[in-house]
Amino acid sequence: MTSYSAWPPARTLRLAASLSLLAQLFACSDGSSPASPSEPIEDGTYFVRDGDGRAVILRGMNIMSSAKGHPERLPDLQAEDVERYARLWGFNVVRYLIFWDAVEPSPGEYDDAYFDKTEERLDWFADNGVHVILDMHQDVYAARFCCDGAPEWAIEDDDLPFDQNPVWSLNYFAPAVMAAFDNFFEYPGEHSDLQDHFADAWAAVAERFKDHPAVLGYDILNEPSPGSVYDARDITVTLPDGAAADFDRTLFTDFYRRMIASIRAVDEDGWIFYEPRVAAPANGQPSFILELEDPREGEPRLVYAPHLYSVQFEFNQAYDPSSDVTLANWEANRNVETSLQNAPLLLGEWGFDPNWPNAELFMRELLDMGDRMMLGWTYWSYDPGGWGIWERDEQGQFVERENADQLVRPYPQRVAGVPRSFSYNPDTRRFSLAFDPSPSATLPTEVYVPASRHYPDGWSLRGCEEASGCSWTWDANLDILQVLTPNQTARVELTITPGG
Ligand code: 9MR
Repeated sequence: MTSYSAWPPARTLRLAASLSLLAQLFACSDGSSPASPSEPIEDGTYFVRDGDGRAVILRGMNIMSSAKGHPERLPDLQAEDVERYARLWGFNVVRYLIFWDAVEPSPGEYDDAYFDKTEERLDWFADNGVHVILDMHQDVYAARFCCDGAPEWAIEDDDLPFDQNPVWSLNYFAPAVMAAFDNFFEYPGEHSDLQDHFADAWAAVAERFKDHPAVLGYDILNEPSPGSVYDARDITVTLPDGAAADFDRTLFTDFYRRMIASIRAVDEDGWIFYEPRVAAPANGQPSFILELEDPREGEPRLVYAPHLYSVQFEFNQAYDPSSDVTLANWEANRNVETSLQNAPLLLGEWGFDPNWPNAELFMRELLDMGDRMMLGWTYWSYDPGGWGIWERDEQGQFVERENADQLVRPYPQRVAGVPRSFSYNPDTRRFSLAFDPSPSATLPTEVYVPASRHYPDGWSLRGCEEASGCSWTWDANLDILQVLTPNQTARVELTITPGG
């Protein structure tokens, strides 16, 4: 274990200077909306793109579970945590948890104090060049039912019984919780006001934060449950003509269309992230959400943001690669769904206890898959201990855990063109990236290379030859390799290997 208890904030200024670029990256110099299409490539892969048209690969964590039980719904986080997050781990995005019960404690009244405190934290991310996805989090509908999410006044449970199950996620099957979701999703219905309020709450959040330099976009609703049609059997096999599939195609798709319209009415430019229903798709099963369209002018900015949790792995607390098909199913189904949706993919949550047998193998296979699919991800979660990559020592100081070395690895943060593939082999420490450069790109391709962590004896770069017009610079403070490929049309194939 490595101790970083005395992590110096000395680089804050440099970071802030080089990464105050962040604000500009998603805006044009004239302040108009950037021409940043999530432009397709022939094989149907889409990317979030920045204001210079570069493909952005988002990697980071969820911050944080501790906010759920906090009286003000705030994460146990300080400015120096955010600096370390960006610097020590090279993360460029955070999925930041917000809660409907904090946003709208009474019907139609939004809590400015909560918005102010949220903004203070968003500033820390902006100062460190970290993009923020605001995630309207819920678990089991609301705090009343064990967890977090909706305000008390927005619970319509038809007075059905609720007996708390000690396994939090099994509370989704309680009659009262099922009714609460049914009443939320039924639209038009007796309780249509719930969704209307939720749509207005999103509009209020977007209105307040759309111009914040850190805010990349909005994750509409965490792990939505299909209510009374939530069937545990779907977790292993979801039938395309079953009740969950029907929910996806009707009430759920309509819900997303309504929320997208509400956000777009106030923010034309933020990226909107949407998730499949809870559990089954995260376990690799299909989702049946119909194609969603972005009403904004120009290229769509919708991102499909499913989670990945192997129920088998969690249930057995051990990964059995010979029988656990979660990863293979997940990859196959997500490929089908993203080509239907024509949307980039972000794996919004994944995580597990590093002490479970074969956890390291599962993580390796998942990370390889993530690179193969060229997707962004946000690990669950930034909280200390448990599934996290750090903990507190007896003095309460930050101590990194061993799994950090696996999670933190080279990846292309921005690609000035169309990424074709990238991969990293933790055994040989060979990283490779292939892309077709964009002739109009003015800013460099940027690769995060955790030099001291993975290349203590230095590294060398191949594939960037002066003769072909390629040049590169290394920012040792940020661990960022910048590669410029002006006027280059041939495919660029970069490799990084250990040794100077
Ligand atoms: O890891 C979280 C656990 O400690 C909480 O008890 C639980 C209920 O609040 O939530 C867990 O986090 C979940 C997240 O909120 C939603 N996706 C799955 C996460 C891991 O189970």
